[in-house]
Amino acid sequence: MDRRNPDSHRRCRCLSPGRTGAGPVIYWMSRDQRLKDNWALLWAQEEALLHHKPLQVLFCCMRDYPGANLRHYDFMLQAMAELGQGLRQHNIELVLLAGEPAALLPAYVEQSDAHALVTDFDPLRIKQLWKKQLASRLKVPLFEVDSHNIIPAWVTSDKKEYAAYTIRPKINRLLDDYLTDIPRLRIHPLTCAPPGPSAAPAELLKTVADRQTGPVSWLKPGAAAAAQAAEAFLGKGLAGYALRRNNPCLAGQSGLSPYLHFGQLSAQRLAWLVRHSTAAEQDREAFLEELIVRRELSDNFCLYEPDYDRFAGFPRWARTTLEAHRGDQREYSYSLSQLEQAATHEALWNSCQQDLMIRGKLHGYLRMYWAKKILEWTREPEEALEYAIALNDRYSLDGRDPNGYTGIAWSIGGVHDRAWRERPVFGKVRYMNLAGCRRKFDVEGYINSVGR
Ligand code: FAD
Ligand code: FO1
Repeated sequence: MDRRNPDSHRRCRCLSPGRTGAGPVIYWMSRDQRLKDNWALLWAQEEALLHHKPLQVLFCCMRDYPGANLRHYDFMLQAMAELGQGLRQHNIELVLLAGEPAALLPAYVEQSDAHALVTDFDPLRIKQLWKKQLASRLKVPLFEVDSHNIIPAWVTSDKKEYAAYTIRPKINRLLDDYLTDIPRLRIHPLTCAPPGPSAAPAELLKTVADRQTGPVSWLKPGAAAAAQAAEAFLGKGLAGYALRRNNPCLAGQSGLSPYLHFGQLSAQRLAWLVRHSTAAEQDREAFLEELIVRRELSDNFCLYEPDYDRFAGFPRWARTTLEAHRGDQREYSYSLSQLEQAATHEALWNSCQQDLMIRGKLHGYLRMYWAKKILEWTREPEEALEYAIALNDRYSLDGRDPNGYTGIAWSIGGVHDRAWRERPVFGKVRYMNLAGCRRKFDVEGYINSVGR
């Protein structure tokens, strides 16, 4: 009788069958870098308990993950030390290996004579490639568990959704069933020594290739800090979220995206706490709309749109209208380095770019304006897309994320949006400008606050 927790089992799918070995179950952690509330880790433990096996967690740390630099590795690797301690208290070894998963894992799994390999879900191209490479090289079964979305992305929908209004009913129909409390990880009864030594986070940090962008100091990394930040938000930030979230001069957003991006905080735990909080209904609903519908729509877009970071990934109406305005005269045209140096004619945009570079975080409302101006001030939409992704991935702590590729595609290519009144350069893609920002918030107040 399969005594598995149905909650974790239905979040799991087998990517490739194989013959189980006599050794441990190995959880190859990548996206969801946390001990608590991690369905992939819970499923791996259940598999290990069912078959009386030890359990190991493995993280393959590349020195040059696409778009990542010292700022991101500092945030990620500082958290790994805390994670390793927590796992050790559960009789589970965290093994950090330096290099590409597809190169390291087959030999590691072989040497460990692993029972099976379990990994977490991630729609991004690089992760899909890793798993495809591995599936053909591994002899043991490879399982994937969606520990990032509340409803597994492939359960919510089997196709690319057109907009929030098409995915929302599919999510809402399943939400009560999937938005549950999450069991605790147990102390594992069996241990085994890994076949080789684990690299130390501090050593891995020294190997990082791109050191051009430095760490941020305003946000403490790690699951404990993430839990405190979430608690603080629930205690005071959630109240008024519906009305304050779009005003960059008010601290109206949660500030939790770096923790969610690196998987140091579970979105399901956060949603569970919000749903059971005493905050006003309109604030809880407004926040869950962003945390669940918008975020899971982004994973849906990256999972089912192979060109999620390319012009070809825009909806047909947007490609047609941007084509029709390709030759329009640009009043201003900036190079990537001029944009990167915040050297445009518009003070507000320059402040957004400086904010992004200094803090590694830009307010959600300003991100839309920031990206749309790049469309307006570059020679063509493909160039705008390339520049916006390059700057967002380089400077944002929460960059290199499905939310980012989708947010930029929404801003520049009308993804998940509708056509608006036609105008030069944008065509029918929604327009935003300084005047619109002035109507929304105190622009000078924001400009003066940057870098303070
Ligand atoms: P809150 O308002 O507190 O929201 C809580 C969580 O809900 C966020 O952390 C995020 O996980 C989710 N969420 C909120 N808004 C969105 C949204 N529009 N789409 C998807 N999920 C959302 N988000 C990233 O995580 N990484 C990025 O690189 C990123 N780049 C963006 C680029 C552009 C051009 C745009 C328009 C949006 C981008 N977003 C990105 C989405 C959104 O702006 C951020 O998630 C949000 O501002 C993060 O701050 P917060 O956690 O304080 O947000
Ligand atoms: N995932 C890995 O498995 N190995 C890495 O070395 C790695 C580095 C990395 C650096 C910055 C960053 O933002 C993400 C990074 N990731 C890495 C992926 C991350 O864990 C997330 O899975 C994706 O970025 C979100 O989809």
